[in-house]
Amino acid sequence: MKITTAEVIVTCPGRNYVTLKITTDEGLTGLGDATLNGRELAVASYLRDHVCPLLIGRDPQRIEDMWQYLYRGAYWRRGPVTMTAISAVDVALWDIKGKAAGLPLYQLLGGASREAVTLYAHADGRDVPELLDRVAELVEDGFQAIRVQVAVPGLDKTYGVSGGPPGTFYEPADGRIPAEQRWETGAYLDFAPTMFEAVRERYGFDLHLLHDVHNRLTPVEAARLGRSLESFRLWWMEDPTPAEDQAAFGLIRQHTVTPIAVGEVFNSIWDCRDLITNRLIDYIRTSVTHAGGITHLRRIFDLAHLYGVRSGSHGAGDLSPVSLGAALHVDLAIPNFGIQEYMGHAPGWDDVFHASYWREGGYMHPGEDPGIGVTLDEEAAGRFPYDPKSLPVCRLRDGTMHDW
Ligand code: CS2
Ligand code: MG
Repeated sequence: MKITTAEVIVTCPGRNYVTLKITTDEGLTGLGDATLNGRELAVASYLRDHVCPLLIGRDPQRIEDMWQYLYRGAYWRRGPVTMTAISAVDVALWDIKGKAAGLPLYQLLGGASREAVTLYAHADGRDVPELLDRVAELVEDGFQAIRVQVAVPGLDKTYGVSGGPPGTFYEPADGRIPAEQRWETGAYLDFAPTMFEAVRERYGFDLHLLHDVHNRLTPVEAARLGRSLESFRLWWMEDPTPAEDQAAFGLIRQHTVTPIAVGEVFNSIWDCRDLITNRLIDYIRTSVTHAGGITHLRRIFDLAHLYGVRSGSHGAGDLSPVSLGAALHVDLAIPNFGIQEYMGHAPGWDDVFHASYWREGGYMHPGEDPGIGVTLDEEAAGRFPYDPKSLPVCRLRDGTMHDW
């Protein structure tokens, strides 16, 4: 079998997505998500200009060799753009392999290790009452794990809060030029326990609560937050501090038993090795789209398994339906699955993408279609041109650049 074409499809049905489509001489096609929020065209160019020409004529069955070829052969290895491009090729080849075998991808990954994939949904509010209303809607919809985020009084914008009525889809990349948001750590640290107290008072401890700090704290502030939230028994506190400073998590660990999840910005096993092998985190959030595809993600999860760390893959709306489909197959098969983020996608996604995955309450299943089970309507994709958007930036009140 040989690759005959490799095309990059950039489309914007509700938001921007970049998709790689690989076609073989036997008529099989495979899709891979190559979306990097706010940097979509960088990956599209890396693929179109530097990778796709190398794929033509190669055997799509040689997935591992292709991964090594693109990783080692780049010389300039690792990084979000390179690894998102490699991820897209890898996922597309696994999609082809599933289709060639006539099997849903999870069957090629060892078969199902569980009946379905447990999800966590997002709830946010402009104030605590609104947050509680949104949590109620999600509980009614069958979710048992919910990420909670609420506007911090006195801050004009807070990460994870749409600013609209409960249920408004949260899309942070909202302008060509990055929106400038202000942050005040003290106000956040003082208010966060209030939010959890209200949710626990209303829902007790049957509901798993997650929270995304989104890189905003110093290590000792993160330690303080984790300790202040211990009585609320979170499922996890995510990205408490910028993840590249892996050693900082040792300090956090010394002060709190609130579980920690990190990794959505990681793009290789090297980024997470020390966190995992020193048991500094409880969940690794690497995604199939940004961490080297299925081939590399399985290595990360296998390493994590050795140290009692579970998966908690990133699944925000800026990872495409192709990404979600591939993630569900991996989630279904691995032994140390923890939980899968499920935000859904901006209204309009299904004008272009069609998926065999299905959701029942707080669970999802990738479906039984051969391969990943997600298709892309290229004619429809052409009707939604790329719409340049940037993620916000964050500054402290005095204007100092901070982490968004
Ligand atoms: C967030 C992401 O879902 C999450 O955990 O951290 O939504 C993140 O803000 C976006 O993916 C950035 O594009
Ligand atoms: Mg996050």
